[in-house]
Amino acid sequence: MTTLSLYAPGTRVYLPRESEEEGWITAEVVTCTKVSADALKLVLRDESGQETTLTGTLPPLRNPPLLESADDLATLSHLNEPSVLYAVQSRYAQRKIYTYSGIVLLAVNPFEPVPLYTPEIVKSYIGRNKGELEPHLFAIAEDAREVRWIFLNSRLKLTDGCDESGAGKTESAKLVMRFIAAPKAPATNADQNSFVDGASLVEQQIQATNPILEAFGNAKTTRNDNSSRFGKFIQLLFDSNRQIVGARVRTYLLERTRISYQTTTERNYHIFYQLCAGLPSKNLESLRISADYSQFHYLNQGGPSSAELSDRDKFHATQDALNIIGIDAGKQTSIFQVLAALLHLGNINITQTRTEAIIEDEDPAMVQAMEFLGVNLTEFKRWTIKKQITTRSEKIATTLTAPQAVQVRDSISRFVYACLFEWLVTAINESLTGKYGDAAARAETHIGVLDIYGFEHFEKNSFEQFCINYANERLQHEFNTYVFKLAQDDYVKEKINWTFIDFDDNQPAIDLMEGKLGILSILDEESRLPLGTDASFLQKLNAQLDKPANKAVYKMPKFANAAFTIAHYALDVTYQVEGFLEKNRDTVPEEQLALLTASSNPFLREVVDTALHRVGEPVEPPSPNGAVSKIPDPGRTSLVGTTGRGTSVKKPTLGSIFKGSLGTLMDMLRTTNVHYIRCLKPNQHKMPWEFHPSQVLAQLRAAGVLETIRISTAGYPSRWTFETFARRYYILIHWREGPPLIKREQWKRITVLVLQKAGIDKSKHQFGETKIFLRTGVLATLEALRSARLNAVLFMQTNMRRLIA
Ligand code: AOV
Ligand code: MG
Repeated sequence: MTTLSLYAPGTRVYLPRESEEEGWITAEVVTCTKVSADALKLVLRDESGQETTLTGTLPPLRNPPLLESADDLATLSHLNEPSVLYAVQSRYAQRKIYTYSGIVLLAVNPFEPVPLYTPEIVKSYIGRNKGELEPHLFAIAEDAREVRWIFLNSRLKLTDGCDESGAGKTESAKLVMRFIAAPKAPATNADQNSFVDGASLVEQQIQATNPILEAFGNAKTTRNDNSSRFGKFIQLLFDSNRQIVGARVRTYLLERTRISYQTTTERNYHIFYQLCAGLPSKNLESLRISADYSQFHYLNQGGPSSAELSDRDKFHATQDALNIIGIDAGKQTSIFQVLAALLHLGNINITQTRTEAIIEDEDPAMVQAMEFLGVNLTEFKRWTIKKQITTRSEKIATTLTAPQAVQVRDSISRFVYACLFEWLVTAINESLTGKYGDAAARAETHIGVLDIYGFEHFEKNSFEQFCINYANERLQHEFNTYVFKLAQDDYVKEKINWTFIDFDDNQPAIDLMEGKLGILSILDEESRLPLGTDASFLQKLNAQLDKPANKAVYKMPKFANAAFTIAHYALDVTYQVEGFLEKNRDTVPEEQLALLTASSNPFLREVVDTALHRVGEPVEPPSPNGAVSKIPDPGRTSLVGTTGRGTSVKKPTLGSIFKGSLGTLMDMLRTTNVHYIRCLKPNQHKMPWEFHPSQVLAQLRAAGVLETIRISTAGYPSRWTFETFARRYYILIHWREGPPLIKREQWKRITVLVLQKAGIDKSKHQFGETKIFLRTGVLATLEALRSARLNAVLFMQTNMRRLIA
């Protein structure tokens, strides 16, 4: 078609409003004239009847009505931003929150319970191919299950977040887990953590991981009332009969500062409020806490609970879940005691004389905290207000200021809480894989679900946001590589005809963060220097990174002091350096650590030991019968940092631990085929069914949705070696003319015959050197033909048998 006829009168187009950020309005071409060899003059009439003249620029074309709200964006005949946005928006307006976008599922948060997860709906998706029914999480989950025998290496599902916090990743991950682990016992409501009768113990235990990890690892933030403050990777393990036999949980970098500090609009971890609201008064009394949590410094800095969060109900759900996992009432009491101890710890009154910190000997909060922690009060007090310095000849204790002593106190709370979280994860894994990883050893296949904190951008961004955004940057890169690079590299290798599609490579930002001379390594170097400060860290950053080569990714902000800016794939984020060093070092003074490990509270000792000994340990303790898991494991991930100041041992910093664990995770992702679910947040106010086009557009752009679609339509998403293909589909060829004249080894020849027989158009496939490349949809056709053929054969055999009988 010529451009002139593309814009014939009556053609529907999109016109940008003031700017593209504001979205588009629809318009129709009134007249179209050629003004020069390569320019058209268009007169357009928009929705409101207003006419606009465009000369030279061509507006994006609107799709025919039939396609406008297509359930797969890859089927749009005009692929442009307004069309994609319009499709997602109009589907959302019809309460359709899911849309396929090539290989990705887009999920727009409804912000209210939707009737999409009923047992009937679950049932309807079981055994169905993607594309047969409305787009749905369950279709993707089903695909991941079935895909094990369609795509040989496909076992992994990924719920990933380039999206913003509160987009729906965690809810989606839970629904996917439910569907895969217990299709007979589905959720009726996305927000429910209930257990349905009829689920097996393993299934129940898998569901029980969610309320526990959410109680201890989620908190209210400004963006999301139930924000995940850790990354989570769950592997659901299946035996050779495709029965679920267990699961394995790996967690990533729990945010720690939250224990001792929250802004006025956020909260501490849910479990503290649940405890205060849910524990019977008798038990509260014995823990010396009360339902009125405002008496605790660690809880009264933050905002109140929102109406949606019923802390008391959630507490009971947490308790039920702990029971299911096998953490009995006695252990639960011990957990609650440690939590109460932390609350008391936060209330220890630290004041200052002219120069040094002091704590009253009888400080009631300290007395209480030490009683619960089983730690010697005098020693604790000494090493909170003093620090030990080791010189060549002797050890000298010097005094600390009150703010420094508060630092020490808070570092202990954060450390103990992080240990408790680790201990819980270990306990969960013991019950889900068997003490010696027996279930893991029996497992033949797995489906992984990754739910990691979303990209974060607050008014003030610190080390936590840096780590979270770093993780998202790596995930985005994995996604890019998976969708774009690998696909295209293969085309080149296999020498098929192909025009390259550009994509936004975010490698420069990753290099900036984790490269040899990047931010993390500069941070580590500075963290190890006894005299290193946040300011000296920033100085080194600027000296090292503020260079023309980094211009696109690293900036020194004009209006912010003590900060640096990274141009992330999603957007620019400015990080305040204050606290970076302390958070990266994450130190508990050695003397305090010694007190904790020598605690007279056996549970606390167990908790601290478990967390400390996880460093560098094998993944599962060796099984007595020597069984080894076949399932790749991303390994120990969220290690707890330990020792104190000035020790000679090079203790890993939080940043380097995080970098290492992300690396292992990415290596693992690379060995599998991944399904992506992109969660989108339609508005910032968590309002049901409110759709802000500009915000969604920004997320679609950041996620590279348009490029993804372009590549899935232009490309060949399915690629099989001739052999695999021939082995699966040779039965489509009817060997009517007697035994085939081709040899078994002539896989390519068989592939040709299969495609001919199935009537697959030449435009739908290409032959590479060793592989056949198929466009979207071809596989579905072949599968349908194959099932029909198999049924026919079966039918024939049965009837033959009858005839003979
Ligand atoms: P996130 O995991 O993506 O944010 P969540 O999964 O916690 O976001 O979702 C935020 C809130 O959106 C939930 O608490 C629900 O109220 C609502 N929601 C999400 N998905 C659904 C759904 N399918 N149906 C009904 N409501 C839903 V973060 O962890 O903050 O990055 O860090
Ligand atoms: Mg989450």
